[in-house]
Amino acid sequence: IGAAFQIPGRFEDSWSVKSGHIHDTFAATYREPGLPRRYVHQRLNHRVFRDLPALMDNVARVTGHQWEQLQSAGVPDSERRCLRLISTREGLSFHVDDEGATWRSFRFLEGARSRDTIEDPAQAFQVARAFGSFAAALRDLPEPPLATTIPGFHDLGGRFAAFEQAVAADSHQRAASVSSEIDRAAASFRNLERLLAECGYAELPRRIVHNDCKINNVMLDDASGEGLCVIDLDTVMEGTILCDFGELVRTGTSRSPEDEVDLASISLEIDLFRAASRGYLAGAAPLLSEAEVEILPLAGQVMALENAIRFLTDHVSGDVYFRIHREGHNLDRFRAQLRLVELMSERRSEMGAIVEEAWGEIRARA
Ligand code: GN1
Ligand code: MG
Repeated sequence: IGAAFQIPGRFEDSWSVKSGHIHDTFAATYREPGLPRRYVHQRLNHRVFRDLPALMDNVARVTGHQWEQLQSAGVPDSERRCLRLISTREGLSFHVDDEGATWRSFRFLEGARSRDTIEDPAQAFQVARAFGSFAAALRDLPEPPLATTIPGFHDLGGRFAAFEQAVAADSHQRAASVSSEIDRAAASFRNLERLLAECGYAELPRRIVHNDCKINNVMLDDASGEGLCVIDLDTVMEGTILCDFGELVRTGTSRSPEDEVDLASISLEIDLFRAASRGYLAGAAPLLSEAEVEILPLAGQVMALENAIRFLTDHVSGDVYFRIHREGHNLDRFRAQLRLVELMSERRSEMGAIVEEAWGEIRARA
C-alpha cells in the first residue's frame, strides 16, 4: 500500500495500531536517505462512511486550512500541529487497492500520543483547549460547505428511532435479555428530550465542528504534555458546540474506560470537569455565543446518552457497527455510559456553576 503513496523511502516494517472503533489503522517505517521515517496508513470503513471521496475532500480541505493558518501565523513546529496527508503517486488524497478498499496515509506524529483515559486535570485542560481551538480555527474555512459524511450523526431523536427499530426487528433475538436496559434507555431519552427543548437546543447555531471530541482524538506532546494536534477528522462537518463539548466531557471527566464493567467504580471527577471547561472555553472563546455557553452543563449527559443508545442498538443488531473485543462488549459500553448519564444528571447544577465561573474568568481577561 505504501508504494501507492509519495513516500520516498524503502519499506522496513509495519504494525497494527489497535485504537478506534471504525477504521483499520497501521503504522510503517520507511528507510529514507539518512533516516527512518514513519507513516500511518488507514483502510477506511466504507459501511460507516458511504462517500469516501467526499470524506477525503473534507479532510484535505480542513487540514489544508489548518496548515495555511499555522504558516501565516508563523507558528514554529507547524507540521506537528495538524495532520499532514500524503498524496498518492497520482496526486490524489486516497488510494483504492485491488480489493476495492480505500486507503489514506499521514505523516506519523513523532514524540506525541493520545490517551484513552485522562490522568490529571492538566491533561484534561490540554485536550479540551486543543478541541476548542480546533473549532475556532475552522470558523473562516472558505466555501463551499463541507460534505455531510454521516447524515443525522448527532440527531438524538433519529438515533432513538433507529434504536426502537432495531429492538422491533430484534434480528439476533437479544432484545428479551436486555429488556430492562431498553426501558432505562427510553426513560432517559424522554427525560433528556424534554430538558433539551426547555434549554433551546433546536435554536443553537450550526457551525463547522469536529463532531467526535473523544479525548483520544488529541495527540499530546510527550515532552511538554501540550495538546498538539487534533486527529480523526472524518466527521468534521456542520454541527453544534454542544456535541463537541459533550463528547469531551463524556470521555474526559471520568477516569474509567468507556467499557468499564465495575459500574460502582465509575465516578464523575469535578476537578477534571473544571479543567476541561476552562480549556475548552479558552480555545473556543472567539467563537462562542452566550446561548452556546449556557447549554454546556447539559452537554456531557447528551453525548453519554447518545453513545449509550448507539451501543445498545448495536448490541441488539448483532454488533455490526462498533468493533468489539469480547462478547457483550457493546452492552458493557451501554451500561457504563448510562451510569455516566445518571452521574451527570445528579451533578448538573454543580457543573453549571463551574462553566459560569470559567466563562466569567475568560470574559474578564478579554
Ligand atoms: C467511534 O472511531 P472512534 O473510535 O474515534 C464513533 C464515535 C463514537 C465512538 C465511541 C464515526 O469513534 O461517534 O462516539 O466510537 N465514530 C463514528 O467510542 O461513528
Ligand atoms: Mg478516534
